[in-house]
Amino acid sequence: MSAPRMSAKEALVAVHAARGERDVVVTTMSPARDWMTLRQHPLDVVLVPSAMGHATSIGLGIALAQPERRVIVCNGDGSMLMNLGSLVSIAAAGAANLVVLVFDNGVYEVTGAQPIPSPGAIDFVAIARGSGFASVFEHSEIDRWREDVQRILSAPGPTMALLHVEPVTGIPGPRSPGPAADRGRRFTAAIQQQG
Ligand SMILES: Cc1ncc(C[n+]2csc(CCOP(=O)(O)OP(=O)(O)O)c2C)c(N)n1
Repeated sequence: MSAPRMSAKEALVAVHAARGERDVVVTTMSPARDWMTLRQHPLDVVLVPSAMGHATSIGLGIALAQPERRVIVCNGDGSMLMNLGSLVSIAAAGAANLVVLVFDNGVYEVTGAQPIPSPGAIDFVAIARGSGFASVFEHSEIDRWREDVQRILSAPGPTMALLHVEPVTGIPGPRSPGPAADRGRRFTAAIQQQG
């Protein structure tokens, strides 16, 4: 019997509801696609298009530059595999304000659902613990995730939560929400405006 998985969109909606006004949320891949269907926030960083794997590194950079803010990264499992070393960098930097959510759907969803290497066999929880993350969680049931998300986002960081989610097929990948330079300028202005 395969392991239970929750709806990725519903899991993301719970993150959207729990996010604080001062939080930065970095999204990529299918989480970025679904995030863009929800109410937008000036401190959203939508990494589309993107070099695969860099959401955690960009999240780390923002977390170190803005230590008084929480930074939440919504990453794909394939992208996480492509930059596992960033987990060591995050822990080594002591980025206590960084939360990494890994949306484990077992596939490269946005390019057509090709399986990631060794789907189901990679222990992201052990990898995060072994990298030195302060708090590590694993969820596969939407009701429990909804109940726990606020507590998990507020846990001593750096924090990783592995979310087992259903892959979705047959819908297009995320589309760029506009020129990256313009979005970068708007993001910087929003940070400065909040102070
Ligand atoms: C270095 C690199 N290799 C391959 C790609 C092509 N590519 C773009 S998205 C993607 C799949 C992303 O999968 P995952 O991170 O698991 O997110 P999901 O689509 O499942 O949400 C691939 C293979 C890329 N953009 N960059």
